[in-house]
Amino acid sequence: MDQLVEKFLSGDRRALARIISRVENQTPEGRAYVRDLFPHSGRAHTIGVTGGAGSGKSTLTGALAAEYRRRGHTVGIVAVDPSSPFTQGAILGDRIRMQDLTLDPGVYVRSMASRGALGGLAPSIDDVVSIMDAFGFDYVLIETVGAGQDEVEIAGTALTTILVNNPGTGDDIQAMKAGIIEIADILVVNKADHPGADVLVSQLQALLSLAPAGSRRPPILKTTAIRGEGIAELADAVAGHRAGLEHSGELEQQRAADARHQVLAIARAILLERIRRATPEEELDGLVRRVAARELDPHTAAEELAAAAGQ
Ligand SMILES: Nc1nc2c(ncn2[C@@H]2O[C@H](COP(=O)(O)OP(=O)(O)OP(=O)(O)O)[C@@H](O)[C@H]2O)c(=O)[nH]1
Ligand SMILES: [Mg+2]
Repeated sequence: MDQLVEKFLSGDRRALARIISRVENQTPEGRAYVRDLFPHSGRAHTIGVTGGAGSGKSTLTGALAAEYRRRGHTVGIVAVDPSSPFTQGAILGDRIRMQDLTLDPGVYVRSMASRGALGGLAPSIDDVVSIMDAFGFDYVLIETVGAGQDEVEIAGTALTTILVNNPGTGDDIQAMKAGIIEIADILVVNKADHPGADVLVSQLQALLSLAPAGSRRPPILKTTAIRGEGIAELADAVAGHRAGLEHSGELEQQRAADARHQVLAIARAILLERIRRATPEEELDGLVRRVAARELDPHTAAEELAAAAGQ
């Protein structure tokens, strides 16, 4: 066995960090690590924390991690594209508590860029989550800034997706109407210390009541993440979500759907990469110019690209 893998499996965090770097860079070596370690994954409860910029995702993620530590669990955190990076201590808005977390051997925090070398979001984040899972963390928390598509993709990676909203912004209700609410397993109204939290809860309830009969109604929770308020209830709601999936038999279905999503995302990235490699940049430019000039339709152009790559 590779020495690094051996160290990884014995719980060496430096081996974890080195393997994640290779996986993140999507090198053939990185893929080999995913292949070897994947059979060790599948035990962690993966939780996506998504929502608008500045809504308190990092603070909430940190507070939730601290709650899991109090309950005796270990936690891996993947922060995707954080504009207020965990590495600079913004995880809790409160540097002292952040230090507690980073010094804690039961917590591992990793920041990463959302776009991998192949230009796709999913493959590399899914892989990093699998690696953390294989390392043996009980929970893997994934923070992503919500911009529509990324939220949908994270919902395919995480077993439980938490959507973070804030009172008084008005953006949230719009986002809900745009369908993002459908990916949420739990709705959180964070910054509940600000005015308007109860109004937002009512608005969200009203919105949920419009959903067709029989559809899922995600619970709505109020949190004040900077003070750790509502966090224990959130951890309970997360556990409740998983228990619900287990009781209804949906857990297996969701795992199958997530695996399907993951395989197709990687296949798409591989095909796109092959096409890009088979097409000289000037040729692509030429095709694109003809489409822009309305001399060629985009379908025919794309077919030409795919044919040139032998697909
Ligand atoms: N008043 C109040 N402020 C909060 C609360 N939670 C977070 N904040 C503050 O909101 C700001 C943004 O918090 P972050 O946790 O960095 O938010 P984020 O969603 O991770 O931000 P990005 O990753 O930059 O999108 C910080 O100044 C936090 O201290 C809360 O419950 N109440
Ligand atoms: Mg953040």
